[in-house]
Amino acid sequence: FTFEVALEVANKVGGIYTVLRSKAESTVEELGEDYCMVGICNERYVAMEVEKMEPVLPQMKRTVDLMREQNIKVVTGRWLIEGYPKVVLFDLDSAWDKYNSWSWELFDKTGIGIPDHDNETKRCVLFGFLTAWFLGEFRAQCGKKSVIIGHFHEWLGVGLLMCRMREIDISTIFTTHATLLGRYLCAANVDFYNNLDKFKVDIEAGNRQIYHRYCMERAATHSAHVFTTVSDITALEAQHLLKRKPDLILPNGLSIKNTQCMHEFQNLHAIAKEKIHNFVRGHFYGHFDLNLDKTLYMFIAGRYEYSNKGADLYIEAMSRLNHRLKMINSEVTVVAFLIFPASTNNFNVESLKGQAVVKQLKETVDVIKDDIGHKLFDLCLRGKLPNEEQLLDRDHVIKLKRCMYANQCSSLPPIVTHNMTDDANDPILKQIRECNLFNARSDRVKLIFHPEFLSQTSPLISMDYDEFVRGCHLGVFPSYYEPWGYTPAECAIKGIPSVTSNLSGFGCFMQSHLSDPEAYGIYIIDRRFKSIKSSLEYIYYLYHFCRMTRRERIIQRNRTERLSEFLDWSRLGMYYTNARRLAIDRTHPEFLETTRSFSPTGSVRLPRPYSAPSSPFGSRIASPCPS
Ligand code: G6P
Ligand code: 1S3
Repeated sequence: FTFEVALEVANKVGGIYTVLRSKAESTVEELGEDYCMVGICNERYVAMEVEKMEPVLPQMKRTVDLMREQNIKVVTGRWLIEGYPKVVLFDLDSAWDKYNSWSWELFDKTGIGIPDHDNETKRCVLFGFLTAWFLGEFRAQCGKKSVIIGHFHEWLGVGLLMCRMREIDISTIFTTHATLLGRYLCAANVDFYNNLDKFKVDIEAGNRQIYHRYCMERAATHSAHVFTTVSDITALEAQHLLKRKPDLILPNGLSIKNTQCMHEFQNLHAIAKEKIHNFVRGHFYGHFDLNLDKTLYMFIAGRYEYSNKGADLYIEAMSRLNHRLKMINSEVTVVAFLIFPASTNNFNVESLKGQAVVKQLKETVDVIKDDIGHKLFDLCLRGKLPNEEQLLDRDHVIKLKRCMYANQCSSLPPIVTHNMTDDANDPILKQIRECNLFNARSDRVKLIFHPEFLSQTSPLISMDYDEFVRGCHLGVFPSYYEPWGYTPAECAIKGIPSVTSNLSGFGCFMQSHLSDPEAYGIYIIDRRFKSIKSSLEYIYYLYHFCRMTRRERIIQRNRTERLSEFLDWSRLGMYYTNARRLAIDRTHPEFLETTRSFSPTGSVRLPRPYSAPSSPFGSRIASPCPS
């Protein structure tokens, strides 16, 4: 039996949710009814995403009943996603009366005490003890004939720790998706990667008042039979900060089945781009000086961690790109989006007004167009070729003028689409002010900060994130702290090229598996061995991207899309299989002979793509000359 344990089972918080959700189908295909996910019961998602049903497996039924007898609320059923996996979810609120005795047991067995004010960690303790209780009971119900694997994903790993402390016969795997201390240190802007071996970890954790959390994470790391993480770069971090080198790397995949549309993806790009055009027409009302046929859409998106996600490098690069494009009088305009959820007081009036005014103009033109069409038809039927005045009457002209006057706007098009709660201190807005990028007519790079995740129901950009990505030309993610980073992978499977960094797990993975990542539309910035100033040379990629022809972009999208299969769980799932096998090997090697056949992961390296070069990168010159 395999139990995959995480706070994010049917509970959307961040990246781990994407891992579990997208991987479920391939894991169920492999393990069938022997696979079950364990998480917490968040009513908001459970009501919509979980089909409640009683367990069929007698051992599971008895285990759950025993817990329920002690007033623990346990939801069992199936998660309504691809693969339809079994889930067991605990309602943490039903277990508070046990908190004191459990936190005492934790302290007694591990020496780790939980401060009274830290509610988040207290909830982790509840979840950990409930999981250990469940697995211990299930083990007892199963007898000695089966092997049970507990695969724990990050948050502090209390369940794993308690399984080991109580000596429950479970083969344990611990996967960290980031280290707690690493995240704190990077957010504090320290020179992280050059000092990895020098941090005094206990002192650093203590200074940040996370020592108890750090101890739990480190204890789980060392107690696991198999310790894994998502990328080489996080493996290095774990080795220094958690003091254990991961046994295996488990790269994150995606489920491409639902996203892949074979040859259709180029058409979908054109359709989605048209929707972005519509938004842009409204946003730049009164200042519409862009040739949409020569406009490129670039974007950065993610959780709002200003420097960790590389928003600082993005804005600076856009400012430099603007300068270069102006210098060569380029006809190309870049509209650079920033999509990070921040605290706002709703949309700003200017943004809404722009959309309304342009919509009105479009509707008026459509009515006049129909009118003219009918007149033209009637006149031609009567054998008369109409002149201009016969078609466009006074009434039409007045209506058009009214719309055009409403379309005048003295202020520059807004940078931010919403009213920010703290406009003056917002780091993105502060940097944009410093760079003097205000969407002036002369600017060739225009910035739009959308401080909210995208949604199809928005009155501004009425698209969901996936569709928006399809309509863009380039994703730009120059992250500084990114254990994996799904954003460039999500671009790749849609055929959209992207810029990433060698400090992101995805970037490292691509570097080691593609002999020429750029040829596949994956541009990797060196942020590990270069200063911020030198990293900014990546502006080179952006500049050349602006000089590619449409044909070159189309060819490049075809190549990028070929990476899809490479990123699918049907391929990457075998790294998880490998981890399970290693856990059994270390605990119950006698079971291995009887387990199903196993395919080794091996190391695949994709050669250069064989089609014609998509861009001038192949014959790159040292410093780009104006076209
Ligand atoms: C896709 C469509 C083409 C369209 C092109 C635009 O390939 O199939 O019909 O011309 O996208 O590409 P662009 O890079 O200019 O958005
Ligand atoms: C983490 O989520 P995050 O955005 O906090 O886990 C993700 C899944 O492994 C990973 O993609 C991301 O880089 C990590 O940072």
